[in-house]
Amino acid sequence: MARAAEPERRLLAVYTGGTIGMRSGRSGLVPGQGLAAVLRTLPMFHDQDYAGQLPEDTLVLPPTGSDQSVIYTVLEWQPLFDSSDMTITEWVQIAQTIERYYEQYHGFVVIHGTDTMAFAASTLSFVLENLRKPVIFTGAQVPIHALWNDGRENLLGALLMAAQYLIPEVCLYFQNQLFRGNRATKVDSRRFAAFCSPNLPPLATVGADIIINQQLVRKVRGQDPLVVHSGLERDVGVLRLYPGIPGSLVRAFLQPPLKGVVLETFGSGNGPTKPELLQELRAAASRGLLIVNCTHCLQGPVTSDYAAGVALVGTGLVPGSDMTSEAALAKLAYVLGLPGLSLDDRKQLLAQDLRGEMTLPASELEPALRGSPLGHQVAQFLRLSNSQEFSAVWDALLPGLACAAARAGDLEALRVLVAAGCDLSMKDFNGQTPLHVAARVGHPGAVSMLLCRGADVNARSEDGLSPLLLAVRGRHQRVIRLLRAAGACLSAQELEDAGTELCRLASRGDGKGLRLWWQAGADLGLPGYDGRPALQVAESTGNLDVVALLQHLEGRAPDPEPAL
Ligand code: ASN
Repeated sequence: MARAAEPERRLLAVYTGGTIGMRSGRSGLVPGQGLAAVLRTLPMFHDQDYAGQLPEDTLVLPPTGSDQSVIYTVLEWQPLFDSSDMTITEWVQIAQTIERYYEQYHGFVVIHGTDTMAFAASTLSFVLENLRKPVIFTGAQVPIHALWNDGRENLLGALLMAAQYLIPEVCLYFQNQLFRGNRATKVDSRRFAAFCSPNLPPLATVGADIIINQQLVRKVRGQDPLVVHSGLERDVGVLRLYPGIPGSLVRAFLQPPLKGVVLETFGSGNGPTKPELLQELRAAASRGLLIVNCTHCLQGPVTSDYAAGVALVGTGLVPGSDMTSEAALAKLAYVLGLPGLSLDDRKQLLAQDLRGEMTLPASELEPALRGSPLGHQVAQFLRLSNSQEFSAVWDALLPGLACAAARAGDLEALRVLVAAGCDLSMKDFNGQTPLHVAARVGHPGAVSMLLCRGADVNARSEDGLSPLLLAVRGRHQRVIRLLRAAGACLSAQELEDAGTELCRLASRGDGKGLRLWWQAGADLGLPGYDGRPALQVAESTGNLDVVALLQHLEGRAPDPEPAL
């Protein structure tokens, strides 16, 4: 999770209700309006001196100590909700609001009641595909205007996390911990530490220092734009097994219009094996009802260790690994809402890790990795037991592996790495992208393949060098042509230093070297360190061939290259 660099960070805080802004009504706490006005009176939420001409609903946090100003707009819902009344409909509305304002803000905080916050965060994690900005849910156990409350810390923490870090995920921030939204669950109705993430450590923990669990934060892959999946299936439900549950009750629950159900089973995915119950499950599954097997237990996955679990799986259940019921329900609504898929397609999607919501055993890693012998060897060698560990190691290794493949000109290895999700803009420990390496060594095949797969032709290495300059220095004419055809240019800095290099080549009579610079787009009339251009140097050393070449090339451009 990188830190945000911009001097001004703009956030949208969507206030949907919840205890954080509640007031006492006739029959108990009810959502309270005017949260922005309350925050304006609290110095920790608003710096009046800085505020200037900002509108009523827009506030500025006091200086954060990082020279970054955090400006946030509170968008208050009408009506506000106790989250016990919220459904998929309201959560899709939150997603659509984020979509509407996506380009205007650096991040989003969703102020929400705690009772259904884990359902909401799970739902948004599936609805928002290709998310590149933070979406952080928060709320409170005690209203923010009470003297002793948790709302202030929670909201301030969520705003700071969303402003200062590049977190491309839907998260839930509570009591100094940032959880992945679809891993969190509410575990306490009174204590301030109301949430936990039983099967995934927090993404960040906030104390005197902010400790980021870097390898757990999801990585942005590719350039695809945000997609909001609004068409969720509403007819989904949760059924908790209990000892002695009658088959007739299960039958009644599984009737149409229900299309998907999360079955909360005992222990590692077990249930009663009485034939009547198994028959009801089998009948529902064969009607096309999707049933996901999740455990009652707070921690650990469903497995197939027991005959009592295998009997359930035999009825057509999809194993839910270590998903929370909230995440499983949201995933069902999402997968059933996707148009044009067969029942088997949907079952396959349910069993896959789509948004970091489940831990897959190492034997069920992403298909591209599973298929790659290299992936298997790495997992075995390092004794990686689950997909989280594997992803962390894989992400650390990929840039180095891609650069090694580029150096060797190994197109097949490059193809496998790209298919496995390798980000071609990542640099190896030498600070170079795979394209730099292929250009430096001079592998036209690797260069054109990397360019075709979207590698940035003008990427800069840690030393500020372009692949084109490395190709010129390596004297790789064919690579220079390919890079130029893809739009490569020498940077101003590289051209500034080029004059002296041109004079050196002229004094040595190196016509071929001069021609390479010309092909790379350099002006051969650039002066060297003493102000003389290469032509004067060639004349003074009496190198007539070079003089003739420079006169011939002067003012001419190389033939345009055919585009890749
Ligand atoms: N009932 C409240 C809600 O979910 C509980 C809370 O926010 N602490 O809106």
